[in-house]
Order: sequence, then structure tokens, then C-alpha cells
Amino acid sequence: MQPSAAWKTRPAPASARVPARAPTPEELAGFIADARAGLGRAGQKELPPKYFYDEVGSSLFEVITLLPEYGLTRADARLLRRLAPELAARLAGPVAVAELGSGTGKKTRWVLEALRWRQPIDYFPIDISPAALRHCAEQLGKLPGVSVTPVEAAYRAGLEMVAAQRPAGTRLLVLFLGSTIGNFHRGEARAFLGQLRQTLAPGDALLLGTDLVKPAVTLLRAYDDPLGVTAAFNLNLLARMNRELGADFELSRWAHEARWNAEERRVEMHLRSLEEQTATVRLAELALRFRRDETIWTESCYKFTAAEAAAMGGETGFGVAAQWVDAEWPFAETLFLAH
Ligand code: AVJ
Repeated sequence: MQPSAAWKTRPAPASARVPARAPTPEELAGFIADARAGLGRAGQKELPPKYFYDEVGSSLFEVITLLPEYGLTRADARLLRRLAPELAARLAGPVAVAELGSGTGKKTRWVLEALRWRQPIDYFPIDISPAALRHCAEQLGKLPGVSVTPVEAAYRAGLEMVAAQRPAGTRLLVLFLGSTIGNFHRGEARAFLGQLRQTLAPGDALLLGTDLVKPAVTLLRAYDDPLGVTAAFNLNLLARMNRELGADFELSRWAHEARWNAEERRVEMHLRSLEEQTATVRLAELALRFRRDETIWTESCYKFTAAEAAAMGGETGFGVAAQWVDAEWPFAETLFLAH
């Protein structure tokens, strides 16, 4: 091997491998179990997209949201800014806000500002990424009349904690923005909304953001941008396994791939093996073999019609109160009320 390339392909020295925040033993055990289940199988190998969001991945995702080709986050933010006054008007009385997968919480600002205008409010961002929660608290902690309580947890556990804590007589508004629900397979999404409904009380609200179906070329540009940020975001999953699971993936032998699956109406992200190769994941006790062009399926981003988004809530114990659609980048925000 060329000495000039050695630094790229050899694993980093132990001193450089310390993550910004070491995973807890439980997180590590979960990651190991998911790596084993997803990579140790015959047939299509898979990894859950939640592992994208370590400190590096969360930062790369923030950059994705700034790319001209990725209109999704800007559409979400535009809509929230526009609908915030009407949303506040529709939700009378004291409101506490819980956000699932808050990210940095930047676009949530408009909703919080409209609501706190009436009375001080509690805001509970729920996220598995401590880095994202830190940014979120920095962004929104300074808003007068808003008290921010970050909840570092998975969605369901976090929401249950918040629902148990809310003061009597307070309505809970759950924000599930950015089309994060698109990461679930369609049946799972419905099941998730059903469970979410179970933790809520009648009169509680859900604001759901869903990216809408649009031309395949537009979607493929959004998920395979010319700067290569999405490629880095995807490849970071292999880098993260090298850092945290003692794996030895050679990143230069893998390529990012985005596919539009027209039948399922989803963008699929894959990591494609550029040659026949082996890799080991030490902590998961995996010795893997990849054929040339074999892929690891890392994400599904389902796309919806506005009617489909409304129907998802209707089938799971919610009524549709309002829906807003962005004209520039088709995206829908649907307001549901639990009944
Ligand atoms: C955060 C799940 C909404 O599906 O568009 C962005 C993640 N993946 N580029 C999306 C993502 C690749 C994003 N979500």
C-alpha cells in the first residue's frame, strides 16, 4: 500500500478513537445487538438509521438541512412559521410542548413563540443525541417565557416520562416534525401513532410533519447531493462502528447510494461494497463477507400524499383539525387532536 494512503485506511490510534461522549453500556449493548441482527443475517443486510446520529452524524445532518438540494427542512420551517399563530389560537388553555427527535430545535422556535405569547410554557425536547439536545437548549433556552427541559431518551420512553410529569389541566402538544416518521415502514408508522395516542389524553394534540411525494429526480438530488454531505452522513455509520464497536471497515471501499423505490414510495439509502471484501466487528463478534455491489440498507425515507398523512392519524385515534401544505417543496403539517 502507498504510504500516503495508509493514514486513510488504517484505523485511527486509540487516542483518536474516543468519541465526544462515550456511549453508556446500555447504548453500546443496543448498538451491538442491532449490528448483530442487521449484519449477521443472510440476505439483505441492514442497520437502523438511528445510529446515524452520533456527534459527527448529527453535525452532518445539520449541514444537509442547509443544502440547496434538500428542501425538506426549509419547507418544514416555512410552514411552522406560517401556521404558528393559528395553531396557538386552536389550542386554548395551558399547553406543554413535547418534541420527538428535536434535533437543534431551530424551527420549533416559531411554535413556542406563538404559544408563550399567551402564558409561560414548558418545552420538553426528546432526543437520543446529547449534542442535539445541547444545541436545542442553547437555541431555545433564551426565549422568554419558555422553560426548556431536555429529555435524553428514545421517543416512547421520553414521551411517557413527559406525559407522567405534566401538570393537571395542561394540554400536551406533541411535535413530530421534519418527516422523521418517514423512517418507519408504513405499518410501523401507524403502530407508532397508535402507541403515541395511548400515552396522550383526549384533547392533546399532535403536529405531524410529512414530506410529500415529488419527482424522483428532485428526491434523488436531495439524498445524493453533489457536495457529498449525504454520502459522508451515510458512510459515518461505518466510521462509527469502527470507533465504537471495534470494527475495521475500509471506508474507501464503500459508496453511498440513494434509490427511489417507486412501488413503496420511499427513498432508500444504501452503503454499497465496491469490491468483494471482509470486515470484522469485534465487539459484536462478527466476521463479515461482502460481495461486490452487495449493500447494507441504512435508511428508508417514505414519502406521502397529504391525504395519506391525514388518514394515518385518523386510523389511530386522532381527528384531523387542520393541514398546511408548502407549495414550493411539497410538504405537509397535519394537526391532530386526540379523541
Ligand atoms: C431526518 C429522517 C427526516 O429522511 O430526509 C436526510 C434523514 N437522510 N438525508 C430524511 C436524512 C438523508 C431525514 N430525516
